[in-house]
Amino acid sequence: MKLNVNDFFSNTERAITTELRTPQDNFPEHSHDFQELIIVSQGSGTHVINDIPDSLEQNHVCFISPQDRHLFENVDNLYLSNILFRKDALSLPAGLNDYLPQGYSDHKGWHISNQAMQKVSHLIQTLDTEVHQPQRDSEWMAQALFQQLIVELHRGKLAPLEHASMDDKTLQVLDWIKANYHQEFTIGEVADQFQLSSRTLSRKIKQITHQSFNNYLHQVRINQAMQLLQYSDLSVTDIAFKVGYSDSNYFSTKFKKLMNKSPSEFR
Ligand code: RM4
Ligand code: NI
Repeated sequence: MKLNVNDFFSNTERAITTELRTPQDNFPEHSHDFQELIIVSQGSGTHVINDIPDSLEQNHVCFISPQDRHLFENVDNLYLSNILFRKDALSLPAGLNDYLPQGYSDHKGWHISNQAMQKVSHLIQTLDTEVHQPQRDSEWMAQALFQQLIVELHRGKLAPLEHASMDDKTLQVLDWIKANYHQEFTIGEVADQFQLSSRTLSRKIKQITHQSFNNYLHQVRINQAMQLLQYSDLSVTDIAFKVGYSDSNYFSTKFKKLMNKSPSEFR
């Protein structure tokens, strides 16, 4: 499925428009002939970009380029804002170009702090009003707001631990898990590292991701495994080890439970 500029932009002179999803429903795989900036404000779900799944939760930000395909599944009260834009039609100060994905983006996405999210939500609301006004003035206002938005998203990246709130620390833990899933660790060890108690961390993870710490970790590992099953020639056993399981039978059981398919069937 391909979504086109004409279906979303009121006319071809507009560079930016918004589609607020409260909630975002499951949505099948598609691409667009415009760029998309996605900002999640609450809930959870799986976002599959170019066949690679990633879990979504509040304060997650990422860009989708016209080369990409993506879909949403397993959504649970997922609220997000789509900022649709045509890069070529934007008049951006040269330096700001670096804040937009260059060519093929890496899709990693990032989390912003709760404090940044408040400013961002406000900008999105104002932007949403401007982009739906017909006047030329509104186009310039929309472009100015878009510039503020991308700077805010950039500098809103999670702050160092000492200054972080409990919510922000939890998001940092989720990012840490996504980077260290191949290691062995307990919730206690992770909680210590982020100066939280195990109880608080477990409660916060549940609140933000709608999953337990263990299930979240399994999900991250299985997501990575899906990537390796599709894009590498490694054996299922090697993949199990690579994503953090010391027992490949256990890996296959978990995989089947989450995906309703064995790793080799999926491959
Ligand atoms: C859909 C979904 C898609 C987006 C369109 C505009 O609900 O969020 O990703 O491209 O809206
Ligand atoms: Ni899309």
